[in-house]
Amino acid sequence: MPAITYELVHRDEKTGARAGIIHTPHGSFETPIFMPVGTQASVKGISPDELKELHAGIILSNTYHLFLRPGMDLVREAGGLHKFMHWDRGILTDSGGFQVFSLGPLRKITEEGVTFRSHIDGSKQFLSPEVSIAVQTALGSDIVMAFDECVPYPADFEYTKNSLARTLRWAERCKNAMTREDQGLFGIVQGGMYQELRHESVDRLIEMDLPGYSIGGLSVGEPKEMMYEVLSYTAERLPSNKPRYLMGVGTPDCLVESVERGIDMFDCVFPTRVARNGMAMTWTGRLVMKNKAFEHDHTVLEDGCGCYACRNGYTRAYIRHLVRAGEIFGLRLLTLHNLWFLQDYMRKMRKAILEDRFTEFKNDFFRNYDMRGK
Ligand code: PRF
Ligand code: ZN
Repeated sequence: MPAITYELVHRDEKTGARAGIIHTPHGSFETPIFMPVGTQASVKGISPDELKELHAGIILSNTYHLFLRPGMDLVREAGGLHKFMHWDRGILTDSGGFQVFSLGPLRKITEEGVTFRSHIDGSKQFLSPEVSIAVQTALGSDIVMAFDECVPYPADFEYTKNSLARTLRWAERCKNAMTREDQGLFGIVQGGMYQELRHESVDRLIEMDLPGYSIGGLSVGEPKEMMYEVLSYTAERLPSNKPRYLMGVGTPDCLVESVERGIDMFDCVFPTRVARNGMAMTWTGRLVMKNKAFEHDHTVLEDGCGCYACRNGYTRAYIRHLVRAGEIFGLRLLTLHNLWFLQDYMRKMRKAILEDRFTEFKNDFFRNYDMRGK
């Protein structure tokens, strides 16, 4: 049995939306799913027990950050990332490619790999498909991501074509470097905004027969309509018996549009980052907690919400006060609320898929949701 398997439970009648279950060596979880981000082996401000209260089945961590600090030897010595951070459910690790490429002029790409300067101490470092897999092997994540280049937007056809060819060679090298039975390697579809290259990327990755496929190189500054178009023709070409993961996407509107196009897995810093910027996510849109409108608002963030903050009656007025006073507890309450909101949102989407009413769900969502925030 492969380490990671996908069970298709139901496909919505009228759209590409699917409900499934993904099995990992650290338990199973239902899809579509949103994975909270724990870049440096911690979901900022939240304990593993609190993540379990949110019913999180898998979190995302990062090769680039853990490679630089504390280093793979230390995590291996601790018994792997699960033990190190005290989390016994699923872990997916991104390969480091994306983070290295975000460093801009600090890096140099060759066929062998990427040389870059650490954002921590400026030291010279090197990541390649083999190094990335060696680090992810030491971390012991359940889902390992291939080392790729996320092509910036915009990028011309020639550049994108050459980059994709190299990313595909890197994917082969990643596959050859895998040694553990209890980990599954996901390929990453690239190819910029070019249909021909996206198709080429999907076809070559399918030939590699990996346990899952992700779509990278989207949400990199292109217009949303363009992202949805690329997503449509990419996702529909992927095999229906494997999980599909859209990397780095996680605003409520993008989530529902992407699930409609057949995506199962997501990650994004959005809910945790906006929480730390004093914002609450709700079914009617974002609330900016510093706003004067909430000064005397003694209601909870969202009526009927089951999160720790709302369940226990913490009010908007109180959270506004905490945020204005710079109290960490305020940001923690908002993080717990936002992560709960997204888990709840994905659960409701799944229920709608199972009941063949995904389109109604989506229309209801957009009718109630104010895209501008308050
Ligand atoms: N590649 C990898 N990680 C990613 C991306 C990618 O293209 C993106 C793009 N949205 C986010 N995270 N390896
Ligand atoms: Zn809440």
